[in-house]
Amino acid sequence: MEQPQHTSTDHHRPLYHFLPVANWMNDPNGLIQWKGDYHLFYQYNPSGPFHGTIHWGHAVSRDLVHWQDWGIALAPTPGGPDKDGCFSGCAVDNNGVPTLMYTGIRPEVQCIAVSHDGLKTWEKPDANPVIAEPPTGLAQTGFRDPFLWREGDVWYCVIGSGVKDEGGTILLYRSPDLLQWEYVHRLCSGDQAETGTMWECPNFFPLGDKHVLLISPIPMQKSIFAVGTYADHQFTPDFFDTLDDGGHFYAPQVMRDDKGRWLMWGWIWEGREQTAAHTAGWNGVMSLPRILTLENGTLHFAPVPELALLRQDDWQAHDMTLTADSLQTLPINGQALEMIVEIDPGTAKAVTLQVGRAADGSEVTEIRYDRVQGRLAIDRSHASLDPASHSDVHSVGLDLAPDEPLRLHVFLDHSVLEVFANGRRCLTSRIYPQTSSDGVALVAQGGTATATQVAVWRMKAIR
Ligand code: DQQ
Repeated sequence: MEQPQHTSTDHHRPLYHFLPVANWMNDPNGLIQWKGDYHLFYQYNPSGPFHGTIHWGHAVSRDLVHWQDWGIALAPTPGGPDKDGCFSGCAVDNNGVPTLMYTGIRPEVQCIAVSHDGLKTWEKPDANPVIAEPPTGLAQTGFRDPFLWREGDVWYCVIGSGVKDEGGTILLYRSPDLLQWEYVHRLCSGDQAETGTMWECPNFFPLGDKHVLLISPIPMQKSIFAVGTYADHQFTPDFFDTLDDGGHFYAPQVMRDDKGRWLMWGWIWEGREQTAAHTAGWNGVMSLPRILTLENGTLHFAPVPELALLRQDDWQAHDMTLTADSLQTLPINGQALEMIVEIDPGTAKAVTLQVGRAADGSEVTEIRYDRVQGRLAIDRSHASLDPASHSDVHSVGLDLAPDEPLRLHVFLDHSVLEVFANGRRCLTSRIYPQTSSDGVALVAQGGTATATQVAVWRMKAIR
């Protein structure tokens, strides 16, 4: 299939993350593997780089790295239950028939679409909407983003919601055929003071000997997860935690692939003024796929190893001494890089990996570990001289065991920065440095540290 090419000259546009050729993209939807291929649908506005007239776009990959753009999968049907937009949802294999379930607006109702030609085109049955209204008797504050699984012959569906003056909640439904739905009860609920007033984009799945719930709570502007126990069709969370603390990762969705891996993608939103995105002609990027595992009772995150397909020129070093307070510039630079950096902090109070660095230091983004406070931060206070770029610091607690080094796995792709730390924390951010700011450096503050391993690769573009 001939692939559309983007015409943007914006150097902030990523090269190896998936995004449509132009316009607005938000949540990942309908993740499914079909005859070996990975299908990634996404919320898409063909009318411009802003949220509106929401369709489903569709991309397909054999290797989780290179994506073919199959164009629009779902469009609002004039006069139909999705006339104002096709909001988020999921995909399942219903006895050999690929089936999407999604929210039509307005009002929010649940719809399905089926494909009989290998996921190329989609038909909306007359039975839509298959769930026409939320359960009665709940002062609910939303009714969207269905996520499905099967138990024996029965389909179960969770729908994101909230109850006025209480907090976010998950509505559980069941069906024999994806057409007739029965409301069961609330799967689990939160306190609005702690986990927001409405829970968008629920995902619910088994992992290890536990179950995991992912939610995107309004108004928290970040996605969170709960690990807990699923029994009698009720979910009891052991605890809630943040999925990604960089401030730019939202509305994730998971799928289980034929290797048995739970893979997660999220929407990475912009970090610059809307006027700048308008000029650029695109807005929103898909994260790299992350493998989720349960370790020591909590979620761990790893980039898929398939990404190594993109590695080209590399620079590697071992046991580099980082002298106190002196900048060690690496002899490799770039704005599309993968980096693995392992640091024994030694006597340093903090250690920093700098990226997007201008030769004179006027622009620099810091990935800084403060070992005194036990916090890892992305500091973009000086990431860009462009006033349209947002500048702030996002951080997360990260305690290292006595002999545990700091292990950073970093993907820089022009304006996208994804950081995995010690397998258990992720920070995703956006930076918009000037074209020439592409240096990489290490610094140890207040003492001497050792970079036990440094590996940096320049990355190929995916199209
Ligand atoms: N995005 C979709 C909704 C969902 C929200 C609309 C989360 O279905 O609740 O584009 O980003």
